[in-house]
Amino acid sequence: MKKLNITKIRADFPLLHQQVHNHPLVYLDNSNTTQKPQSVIQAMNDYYEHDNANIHRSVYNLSERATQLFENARDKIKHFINAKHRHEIVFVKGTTEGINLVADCLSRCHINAGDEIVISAMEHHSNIVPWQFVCEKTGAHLKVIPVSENGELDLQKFTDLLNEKTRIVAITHASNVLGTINPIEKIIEIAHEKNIPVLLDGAQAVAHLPVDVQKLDCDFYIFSAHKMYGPTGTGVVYGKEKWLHAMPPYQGGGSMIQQVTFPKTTYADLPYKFEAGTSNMAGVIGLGAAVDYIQHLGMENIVSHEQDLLAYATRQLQKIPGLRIIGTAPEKIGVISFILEGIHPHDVGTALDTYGVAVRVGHHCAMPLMERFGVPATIRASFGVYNTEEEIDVLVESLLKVQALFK
Ligand code: ALA
Repeated sequence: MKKLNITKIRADFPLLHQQVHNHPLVYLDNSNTTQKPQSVIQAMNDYYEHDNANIHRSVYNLSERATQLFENARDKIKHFINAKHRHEIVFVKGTTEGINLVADCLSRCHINAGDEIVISAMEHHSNIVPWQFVCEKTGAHLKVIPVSENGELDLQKFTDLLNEKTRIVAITHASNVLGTINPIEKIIEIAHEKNIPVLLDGAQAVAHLPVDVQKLDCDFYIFSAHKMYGPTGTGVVYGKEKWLHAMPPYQGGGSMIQQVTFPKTTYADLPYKFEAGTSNMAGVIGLGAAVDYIQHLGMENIVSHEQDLLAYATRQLQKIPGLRIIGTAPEKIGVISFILEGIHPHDVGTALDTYGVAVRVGHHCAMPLMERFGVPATIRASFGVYNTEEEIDVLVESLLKVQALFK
């Protein structure tokens, strides 16, 4: 492991070097979206300036080059998460579309009336609503693993929820609100003992923790590029070959077909069966560059830096009178949700912005979790590899000023 040079890393991110309301920007909303290094911006610009053509469907040089760049990105993702096969990597718009894809396809081949789907109380809406759609469509039922006061899943209750009717467990790898890193190895082991597949929502984890889908043995792993220093509008569904083969296509259109006749259409091989229409070529190439960037820094170095930030920020925030942290599990990614006694989170967020500090306030697309903790909203600071202890000091000083202001 090596200590990262954060000054050098910050120089890679053009957006970070700006003033907001006459203060240096302190960007602490990385769970929402991360900023992009120059190498990602450059890869996408290069693509549009030199290589843009539609892929997989033309014989001319430009199109072959574009196809090659796109498929190279698939190989990069395969290695990044250690998938067994490159055709287990499906490109989608993002985590939301990815979970909708799996939910919808399974609803047509694997889930029936009376079946059960297990999720947890700490899911964000993208891993709740698609399963509610499935329940409405099929007559299946949603079962929810409760979350303890410190923000951990109750594994005994989880085990008790599983039975012969359970058709899938869909769980977040790490919580976007609480920061909790879930014991996914244990969850997969328990579910697999009963032959139940497991989908992991990796949106908050993939840029902050090492992911090895073969070692985990998860059935699906889904994530977005824009939360891992890549562009918006691009994401990945990893699915075990056997599931992707078993599932019908999600959307119909060009690229996903083998042969179309009016009586019957046959579908393309994996992964193209799930990639209807023109893909987001620049986005996928940008994602490939983001993977290169993360690998160049080294995942274990990133984890170590972000864990240091988490520990420092937790210590400093706890010193503020009237501040309550929501989510105190022992294993967390660099996410801290909190409330300040007597001040609405939205007022805190607006006031922090006047000092150049960008945090997310609100329900964080996880309304049931807010209800669980009896709060309408929280303030959330979430860290990326470019954040520093000095920025956390600015957050703390600004919070003290906000408290004084609202007294
Ligand atoms: N983008 C959402 C967040 O901020 C889910 O956590």
